[in-house]
Amino acid sequence: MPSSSCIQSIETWLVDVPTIRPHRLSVATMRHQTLVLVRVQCSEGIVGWGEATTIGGLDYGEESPESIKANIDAYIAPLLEGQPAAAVAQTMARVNGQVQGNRFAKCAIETALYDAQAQRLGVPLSELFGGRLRDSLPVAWTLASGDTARDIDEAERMLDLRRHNIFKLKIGLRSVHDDVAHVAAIKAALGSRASVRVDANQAWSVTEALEGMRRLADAGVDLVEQPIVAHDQPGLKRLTDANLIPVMADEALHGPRDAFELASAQAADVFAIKINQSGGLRGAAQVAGIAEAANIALYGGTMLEGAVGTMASAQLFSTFRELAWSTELFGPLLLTEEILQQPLAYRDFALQLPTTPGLGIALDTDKLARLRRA
Ligand code: MUC
Ligand code: MG
Repeated sequence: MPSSSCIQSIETWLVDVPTIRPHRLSVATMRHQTLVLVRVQCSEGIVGWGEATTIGGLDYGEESPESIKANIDAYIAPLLEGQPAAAVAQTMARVNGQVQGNRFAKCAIETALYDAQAQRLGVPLSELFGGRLRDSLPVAWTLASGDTARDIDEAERMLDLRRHNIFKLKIGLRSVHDDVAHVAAIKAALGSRASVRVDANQAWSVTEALEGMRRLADAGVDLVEQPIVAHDQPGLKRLTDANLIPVMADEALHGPRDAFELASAQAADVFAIKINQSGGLRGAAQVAGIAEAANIALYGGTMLEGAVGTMASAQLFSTFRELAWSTELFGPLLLTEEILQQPLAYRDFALQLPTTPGLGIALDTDKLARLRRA
């Protein structure tokens, strides 16, 4: 029987949580993360949660936590209130028809609607996207303290804990020579016990990237992520064609249209799929479909979301036919505060997926009430 539930109210919360250590990217040094949480209350009592989290205010993307909240409150929430709660695609079509851009805000809203709908149907969220093909997802850890010895210690600890054996190193703040020396020292210390990859977050020129990639390949690095500026697709293709190390598109990939262009141009070997960058779960699923059709490998990316965005991503990524480069869904582990009643389960180098309906998580709302911005 079709549900007669309607969307009653939408709340957006900004939640500031310190990181466990400074997290240094070429575009920002993070000392805290601001989670933008969306709570959708439906008339039959079901509550859906979504998240729209970015990195370093406006340093990384063109939406800030504050703009996401303001645009949901002023423009998106009024389009949702009173709509049939189960009609997720219709509601999102309404939003997309009247709101330009705002991919992150749309992702949070869509996630909350799908979480509520999956709870209504009594199935995990992954079942709304074709069903899961795996019950756990390998998770990389990002080494970004900026200090070589500290990064090696951190990696050794993660290996001992059996939490991560894939490490992504943030580079691009130093010269190519110094960055390569830093990465090579870490790879030499870890050897075949770990996969080492780098993310320059657009910091290099094409010439620097060609030089850096040649040296990184010699050091045993497996993958280079977004070495050059996002809009330079011919440049990315040059790097891919150079065939030195597999090249992954990250900031160049803002959803299905970019995926189609990158795939048509054969400008990347791997796509970092992110639900926020793709404008939501359906957009991210479309990116995966384009990648699959073009024989481009997949990596489950993160915008360093907290537990809600991380689990939404995990539910979707579990449905991808292949995930050759694993995932980096470690966002909650970078934060000092637990916002779930039961933390996400990370063990045996992987994030374990819950089997309970919806996202399969329960938020600690007392904790959130204390942490949320007034
Ligand atoms: C990025 O560019 O990939 C993902 C992991 C991390 O440390 O930063 C993010 C963003
Ligand atoms: Mg990246």
